[in-house]
Amino acid sequence: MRNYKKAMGLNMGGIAKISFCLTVLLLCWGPLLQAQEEFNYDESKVGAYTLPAVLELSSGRLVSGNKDWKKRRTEIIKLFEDNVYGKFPKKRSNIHFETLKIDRHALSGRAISKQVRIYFTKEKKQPYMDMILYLPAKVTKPVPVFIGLNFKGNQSIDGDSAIMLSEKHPELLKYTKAKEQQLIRGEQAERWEIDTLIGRGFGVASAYYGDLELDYPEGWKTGIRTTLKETLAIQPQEWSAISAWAWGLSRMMDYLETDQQVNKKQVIVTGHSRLGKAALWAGANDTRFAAVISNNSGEGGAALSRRWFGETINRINTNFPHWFVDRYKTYNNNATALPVDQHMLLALIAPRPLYVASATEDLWADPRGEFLSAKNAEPVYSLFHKKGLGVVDMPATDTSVGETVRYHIRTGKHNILLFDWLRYIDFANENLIKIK
Ligand code: GTR
Repeated sequence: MRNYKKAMGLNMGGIAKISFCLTVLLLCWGPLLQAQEEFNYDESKVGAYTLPAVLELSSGRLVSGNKDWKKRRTEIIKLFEDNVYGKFPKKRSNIHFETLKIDRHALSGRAISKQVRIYFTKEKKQPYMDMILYLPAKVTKPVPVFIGLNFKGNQSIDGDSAIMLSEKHPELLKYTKAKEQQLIRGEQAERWEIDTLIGRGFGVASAYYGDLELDYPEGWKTGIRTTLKETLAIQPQEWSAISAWAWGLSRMMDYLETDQQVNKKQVIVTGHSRLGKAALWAGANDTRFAAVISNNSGEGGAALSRRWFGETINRINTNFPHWFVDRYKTYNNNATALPVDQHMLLALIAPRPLYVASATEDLWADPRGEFLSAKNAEPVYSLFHKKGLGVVDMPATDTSVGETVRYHIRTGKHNILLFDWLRYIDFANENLIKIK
């Protein structure tokens, strides 16, 4: 033993020195490493960060006009595909539609509802998604439409008993008795405000995100990433759940383009939380969406990843490994290595109107990070002579700021409520309807 220690150049004093050094190292690095892994709710701990330049081409040249931006835009899309969301298939598959139900006296006669099955292959069988579309009953010309995916099946967005029950929602499938199933109608009606939207002249289209891919790590095995892999010529791991949901939003748009009662130039894609992330990615890829709304979309959505506040890349990848591509996991605790940050996703919406909304109690989504992300997308809007937020600091609670890029932070929890919808209606009216 003695010889061994000697050979290793160690004696008791040496061992003590080494363990002292190790302890010091651990004391210094331990909290730092741990700190990066944990989430942070303390503004004073956020620290400095530098965002990747949205207006600098990979060649190092600065974007000087619209033509250059087109090039940079393509580069940014590719960076998000490779590092964050995976591909957004360009192929539409053999999509076709079947109107299953039309109710001309929906919502006590105030609306018309249409339930349309969107088939993704030539056959009239799975995989498909079911969409519900409400339109104001008394319209003489095509109307603007808000579209967004829902969390719990179409029957959850309103108590309307004409809505077909979701065929896919796992919770719903547990209820076998008709009476039980009726009870869960309108479960998330407070998030949709269909009556208000209809009353203000807008249509609303929604579909269940689980029709595309169920939201759990193995969901891709039964979702469109598997069932459409031949049709779309893409392997399941080349895209992600968020990309699959976003792609579904575009397929809803395909239908809306065919509906004479819809103004296809005024379709606004919206989404809350994880579905806000999907709405942003859909809006970035599909410029048919005339405006994009991110409601409390947070990490991997509107919020800056480099800002260490609220949810982190590590946390989101750990809890939801299926939302992003595998490469995104290489940025766990290393956001600075990411070649993009989320202000670049928001910039991809330009010059179209963009609304980012937060809530005061939704610290997990990092409201300030969402605001700053919108702020840092402004230079791209300026290229198009569009006005952004027009302020440097976050606005007072419950007050919206900005023109083509708009922001508010609502009092309350992580949710989408009447307050938010009323702001979105004003935003759409000011940016899309009245101003041509
Ligand atoms: C949370 C997740 C967030 C957000 C949210 C939601 O658990 O950490 O990124 O997407 O879920 O979708 O409700």
